[in-house]
Amino acid sequence: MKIKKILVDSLQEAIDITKSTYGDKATIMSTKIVKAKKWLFFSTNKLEVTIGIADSEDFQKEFSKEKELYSEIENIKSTLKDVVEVVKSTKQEQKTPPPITQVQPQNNEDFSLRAMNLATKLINAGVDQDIARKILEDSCGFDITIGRLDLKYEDDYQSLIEGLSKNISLKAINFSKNILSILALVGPTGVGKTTTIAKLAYMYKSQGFRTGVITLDSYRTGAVQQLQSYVSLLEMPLRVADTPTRLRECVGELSSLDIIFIDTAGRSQYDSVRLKELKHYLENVPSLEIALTVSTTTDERIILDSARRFSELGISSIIFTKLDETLYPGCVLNACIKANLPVSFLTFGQKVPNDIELANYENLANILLRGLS
Ligand SMILES: Nc1nc2c(ncn2[C@@H]2O[C@H](COP(=O)(O)OP(=O)(O)OP(=O)(O)O)[C@@H](O)[C@H]2O)c(=O)[nH]1
Ligand SMILES: [Mg+2]
Repeated sequence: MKIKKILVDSLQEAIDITKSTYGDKATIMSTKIVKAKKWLFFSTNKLEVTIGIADSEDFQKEFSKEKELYSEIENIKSTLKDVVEVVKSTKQEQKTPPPITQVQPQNNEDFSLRAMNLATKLINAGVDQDIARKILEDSCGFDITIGRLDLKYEDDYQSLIEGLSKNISLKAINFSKNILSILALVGPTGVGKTTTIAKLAYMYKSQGFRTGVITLDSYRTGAVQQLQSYVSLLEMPLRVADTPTRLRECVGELSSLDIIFIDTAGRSQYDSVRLKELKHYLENVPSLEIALTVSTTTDERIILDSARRFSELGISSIIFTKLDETLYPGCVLNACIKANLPVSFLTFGQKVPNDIELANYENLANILLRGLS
């Protein structure tokens, strides 16, 4: 680069001279005010301007540098454009959150803390882990703000009801007035069949149904007297049938009623001879529903064995008793799901007639969450 100095009267003059003499190759590098020569007695101020003039090599170098810079800027611009496009499309996707059912949790990290607390309660109540997980999934929805499955409602109770309703079948035994219905309770010994029959007989009688009871348990000492004591209080007919033929006769005698409850002698689920005998009693009874009665204080494997063995009688629901005595009501859910049977009634104590309820999702949720009261 060559350096030139010029004396001018103003900066504008310096620019004009630089441009006209050297074109684009020159730039003004600095300026300073200097005293010019005296003319007669007067001295004048001038502007000394330093000009840098690039030789052609320098110019080429500068030019190619500038070109590189420009192409780099163009690259940055197009990258920025791509980034802006990506940001725009992500924003659009976020406007439509994924539907709740699409989310399939693979591990516990997919659930919120309060959902995990509910799972813990279910497992502590004896619900099998995989069943608890399934119920939990159905009690939850995907919360996009926390990116996890969270309970659908504010409280455990409402959310659990939702989960139960998707997994557990209820058997609403619909009795009609003026149409005879017959309900027989079968099951292992001592589970509460006779007590439950007394509770049911009272429950439906107080709703205006005409009810009666037949017992097949004629050989256990005191069995008939036990039932007699309840039935006489309720002022309803009681018959004792000691043979299949006598059972059919008794049904005929009580056929003008709305509901007949049949109490059976407790049978071990492993006593196939006695089970066959019971089957023989019940097989030709018209309009018959059979409910397996099991105690929730029994080992769950025994409950499932009972469901399997008694299934040859044609059971259509399970009654769970003694829920007041168990810390693990989760067996109700496990048994219903594994035996693929609906639950019809739940009993909570020895008191006749009070301690019985038709099973529903509300009382099931209560039992599972509150435990023993
Ligand atoms: N804690 C509690 N005890 C119950 C319940 N239901 C029945 N029991 C008691 O269980 C015992 C047996 O009841 P039963 O009704 O005689 O049982 P069962 O199935 O008829 O017995 P078997 O006829 O001998 O097979 C009695 O002491 C009842 O009071 C219940 O829901 N909770
Ligand atoms: Mg009995």
